[in-house]
Amino acid sequence: FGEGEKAKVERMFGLMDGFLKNDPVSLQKDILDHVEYTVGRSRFSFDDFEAYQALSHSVRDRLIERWHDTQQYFKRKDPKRLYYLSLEFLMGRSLSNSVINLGIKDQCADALNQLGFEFEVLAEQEGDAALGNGGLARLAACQMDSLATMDFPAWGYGLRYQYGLFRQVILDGFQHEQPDYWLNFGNPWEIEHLRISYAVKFYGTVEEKQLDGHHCKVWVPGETVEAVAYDNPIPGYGTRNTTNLRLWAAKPNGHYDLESFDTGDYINAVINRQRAETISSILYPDDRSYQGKELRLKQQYFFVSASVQDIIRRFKDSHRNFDQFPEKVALQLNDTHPSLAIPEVMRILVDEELVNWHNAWDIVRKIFSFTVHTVVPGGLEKIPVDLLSSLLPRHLQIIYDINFSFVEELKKRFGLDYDRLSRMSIVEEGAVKSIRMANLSLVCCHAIDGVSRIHSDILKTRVFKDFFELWPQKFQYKTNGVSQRRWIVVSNPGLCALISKWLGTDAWIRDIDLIMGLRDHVEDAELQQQWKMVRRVNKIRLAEYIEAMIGVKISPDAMFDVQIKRIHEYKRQLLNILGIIHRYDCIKNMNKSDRRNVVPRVCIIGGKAAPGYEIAKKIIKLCHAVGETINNDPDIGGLLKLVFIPDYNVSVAELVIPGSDLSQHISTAGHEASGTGNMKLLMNGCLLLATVDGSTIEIIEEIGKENMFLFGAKAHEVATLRAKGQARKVPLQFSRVVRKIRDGYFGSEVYFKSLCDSLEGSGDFYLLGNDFASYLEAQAEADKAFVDQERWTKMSILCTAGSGRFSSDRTVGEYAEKTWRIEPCRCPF
Ligand code: GPW
Repeated sequence: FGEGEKAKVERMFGLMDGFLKNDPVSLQKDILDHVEYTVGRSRFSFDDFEAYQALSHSVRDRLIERWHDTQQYFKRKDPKRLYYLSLEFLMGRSLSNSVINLGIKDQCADALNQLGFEFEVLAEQEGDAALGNGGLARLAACQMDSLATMDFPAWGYGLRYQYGLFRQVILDGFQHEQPDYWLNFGNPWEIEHLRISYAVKFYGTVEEKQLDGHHCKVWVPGETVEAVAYDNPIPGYGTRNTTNLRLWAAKPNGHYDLESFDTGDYINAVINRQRAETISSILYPDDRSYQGKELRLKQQYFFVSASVQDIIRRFKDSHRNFDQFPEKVALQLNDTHPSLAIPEVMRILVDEELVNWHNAWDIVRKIFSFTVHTVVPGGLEKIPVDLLSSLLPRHLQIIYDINFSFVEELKKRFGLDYDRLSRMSIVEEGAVKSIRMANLSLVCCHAIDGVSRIHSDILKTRVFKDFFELWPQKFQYKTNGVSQRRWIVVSNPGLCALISKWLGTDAWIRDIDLIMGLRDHVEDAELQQQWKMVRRVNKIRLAEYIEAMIGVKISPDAMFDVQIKRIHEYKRQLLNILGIIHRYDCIKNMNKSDRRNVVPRVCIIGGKAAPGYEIAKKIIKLCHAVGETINNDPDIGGLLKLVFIPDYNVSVAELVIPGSDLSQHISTAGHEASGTGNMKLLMNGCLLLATVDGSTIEIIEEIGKENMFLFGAKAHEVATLRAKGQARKVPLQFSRVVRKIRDGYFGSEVYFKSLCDSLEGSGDFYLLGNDFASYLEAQAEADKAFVDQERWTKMSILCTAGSGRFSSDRTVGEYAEKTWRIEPCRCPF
């Protein structure tokens, strides 16, 4: 800035003590104004939902102020920025999170009380923003929260789906999917920017042209769609910084092709254009399986192209050429879903900005990094070449060119090792020629991160072994983390207050390492007592919810044993259910006096199955069938219950997690890349019953195996066990339990046959039979520990105390330092 310019900016900021005030009286006035002028209701008569809307708009106004200040400050300072590209973000609700991060929750509650409303009741009015499937998407949300709180100059980019993840409705024990039209009631948390939009091209041909003496490739598209920006402010906690999650919606492009209207079919021409909107209409509900669908590919390119155009435009606002691009921009790819950003940056730089190929390639290799979230090679995306060549002809050329140089480099390094070359090539030859998106990312990114230590080891030694040999320095890992703001402060206020009280400070909310201090008080009977009380209140709240939702009465004295996550064979919800059947059997066979020693349990399972995933759907039905039998058996009474919580999502998680005693993370070892649910439960003082897999391995290091219940085959044993096939020893109890299902004890014997088949004979790929005995032992250990409530409470405190390493603040800090090389940029106002 020149001197005059500087004076102007300062004058502007000087005028800014017109900021909205946060005292209850000012808030009340704002809320009433929004009731009247935004919601359009009388300020003398409005209901809970209208009050929620008005309150949200008042909070939104405050977010916008901070958002502007932050963006203006970033612009002035021009720090290196991080752009986090993800096809999925599971933000959940925003109201509580916003008022807490803004530090105005109490004032809001006061303001509402005087108007005759209750904050907690209004917060329940909000629906979830469920623009994602599971762990990968919620991870993105937690990382956005950490980025903002830690003052990093970072933006998220994604898609504004009109329909988020389907609503799960259970009828007669079967899952049914219903559309989640979450925008039906408006969304006060986004700011629509109709004038921030970019044209995104599809189809067509590539032509060669001379332009300003340059030989150029010009892509002549067959279809153009407009991407419109919707900004979702992300407030940091304990800072004025408020960053942005920019989501793109598809709209028909404003440039009219007269010919299509000249044919006289005006109505159809308009209708056809309107179809553009389908690109951002729906989230694909199958996590980790890419089926070569054209719409999915369109979605990926649509959001990536708009984001890259936006990033380049912002850079050009304050830079004359691209020399400094790598010092100012880092792009993070959340799995390979956004990896078309790589050829898109190449295309824009080379074809539109006329940067020569070598310089453009140099830039690309410095700015991109990506995170892998799976270990299963089958989970890696491949795009059929036919599809790509029709949809994005220019990108296919670019990918071929990148691959050509890469293969040349490989030949120089390894000679004509054709096996290796064909394994590593970005292009897969075969029945269906396709592009391997992971290989493209591996070649073009400077860093490839796994999501836990064991995951990274598996990537290096198995999945990407060849690439590790070529570029060992590219391979890193950053163990996942979750935000303590969302998962303790927002969702467990009782525990939050207790932690602050005993630590003598609430600084742990920004500086999670302090939470370790709880260890100093673990022997204190007073803390133990208060800890138990807080947890009990949470259990009562959960019990009330369960009774209201599914009509099953449960006692807060029982152990609440939960497994909440997407339904997948490798996550082994089936192992849990088989264990419950076994427990039921045991109780039935006991005499009265033995029954007195049984620890009462409430088993809670929740999660969605991908609509086309037959086995997962059968597991849901089995859970209901078994629950039906057990819950209605008067002989069992309160000793055992099995409930399935329908429509598991972020806000249901916020209710279940604080009220859980024991949580199961029981994937077949070597299959869960990380897992993040375990971290959320750990933070909330819930004990874990787990296999030695994913991030659990690192949790063991923090809290000690004496504070957990571990079981099952280790990752390095799995291959050998599988190879043994039918020679594997399977305990008698296992066969007995499977037989019960086969014999129709829970009904639907024909329907469950394939489930049983998957567990017996040469099946049982996920080794349920093998792990069953040690699973039951771990469960018995948990029972034993629960009987001694003092011991249990101490373990619970130690779980929370040892959870610090699993904050997304730590994860994001590592990425910032090692991968993105960005620095905090804190807005001073
Ligand atoms: F297949 N994860 C997910 F790797 O939730 F892409 N959806 C997905 O599509 C994939 C992974 C993908 C999960 C992992 O299963 C989980 O282990 C991990 O904690 C989480 O991503 C975040 O890294």
